[in-house]
Amino acid sequence: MTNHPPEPFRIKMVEPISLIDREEREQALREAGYNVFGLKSNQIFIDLLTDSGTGAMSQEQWAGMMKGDESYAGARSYHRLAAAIDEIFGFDYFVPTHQGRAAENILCAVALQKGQYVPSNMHFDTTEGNIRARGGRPTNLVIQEAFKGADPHPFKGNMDLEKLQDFIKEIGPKQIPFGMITITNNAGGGQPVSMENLRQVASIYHEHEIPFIIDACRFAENAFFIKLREEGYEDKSPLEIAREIFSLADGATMSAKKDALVNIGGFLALNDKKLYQRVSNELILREGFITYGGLAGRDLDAIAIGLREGLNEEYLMYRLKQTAYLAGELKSAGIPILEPPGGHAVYIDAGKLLPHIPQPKFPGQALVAALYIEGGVRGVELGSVAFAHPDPDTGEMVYPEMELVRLAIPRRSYTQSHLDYVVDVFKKVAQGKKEISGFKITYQPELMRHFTAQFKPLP
Ligand code: PLI
Repeated sequence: MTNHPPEPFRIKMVEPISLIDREEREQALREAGYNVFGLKSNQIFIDLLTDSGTGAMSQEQWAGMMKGDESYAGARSYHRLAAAIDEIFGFDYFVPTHQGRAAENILCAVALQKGQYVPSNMHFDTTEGNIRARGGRPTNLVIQEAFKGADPHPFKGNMDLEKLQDFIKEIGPKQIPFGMITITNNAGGGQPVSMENLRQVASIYHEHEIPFIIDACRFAENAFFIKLREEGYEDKSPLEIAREIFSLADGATMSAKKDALVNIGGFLALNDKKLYQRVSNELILREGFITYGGLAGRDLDAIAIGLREGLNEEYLMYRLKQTAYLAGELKSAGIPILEPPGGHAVYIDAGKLLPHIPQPKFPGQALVAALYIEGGVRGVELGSVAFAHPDPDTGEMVYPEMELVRLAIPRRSYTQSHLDYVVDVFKKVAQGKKEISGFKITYQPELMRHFTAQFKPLP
């Protein structure tokens, strides 16, 4: 295998993209309130906002959609999905949901009470939002290496086991309705969790009778990192590794928009029958009947096929190497990135790149705006805009440890020359970085403000 394996597919259908001129980009960003979520997609050249639901489906997935069974109950599509989930995840029960956050919402609705805590390595923003929306307290207990951008630790998504033990002792297991871990750790750089750490986390939760739920969005990428980096797994297939991961847990929330290679969908899988029954009732109220959960039958077929394709080794090698290629080129250009690169995205340390902009003036947001203006590239801020929040006890603002900007790579969508273009844009932004200034928020909602907040550039 070469260092940069060529794309293991050829292009059968194209979607034109083009770069509007600089003045138009400036106007578009101004009209979007300096929030790139407000841009129209035709105002963007290379869209690295997210890898969620933005990938290209395969010919098998499109063909599978034609077989979609749209029966309200008991559709064949549901049973095909059930077979794939059983093969990979092995939980006793599952319900489809329209995407990952719907699975989180339903889990929190039935299992979480006000004032309770949910530990994880790091919760993603939707998980955090769903826990807070029910009056719960999401708690991040990732290892300290996760916050050291240049530390080469191979599993920076690992949970700090000592912190987890101490936390459970301090809070008491009765106040923890379930414990989580996110694989890979998206909020902390798309970093993997080792099998050894997963085993220990499971054992700690279970010792205290706390159900263990895995946020499984990028489980296939995590499984492949384990194969590449953890002793004893080099000869195992990603499927075998995935099965071992999920055998440790009591359930999983899944956004199929990531490692199931589809544009929409998700599920919540569980072993506890009583919990599943309550989940089913909530699902019927909010999402749809238990055999379709807010999706069309054809969507279920696409997920069933995508789940298996997402575990293909050739695909996973290309996927991780493509991300590593972008990371390597940015690093060579002197851009401070999180190392080693994660699975689905490259994370830039905007706090380090723009040290003249303090956290309350949002250096990550400033970098995202500069990338768009310079070259029509859309990234996303995962720093203080996304994660700073008032402490529920003191009301004081709590800032995240890092001001990150994420360039997420849609699956099977962009070629290496697109990535080379992104690197060129970055080089130009870095050359003029002293001229970049911070932002002030002029509007924000109470929860998950980064999606709709409006900004004003500071002088
Ligand atoms: O976007 P959803 O509702 O299908 O999935 C929510 C979700 C849950 N957990 C994790 C780790 C995620 O990364 C996640 C969604 N991520 C998005 C949208 C992203 O841009 O990374």
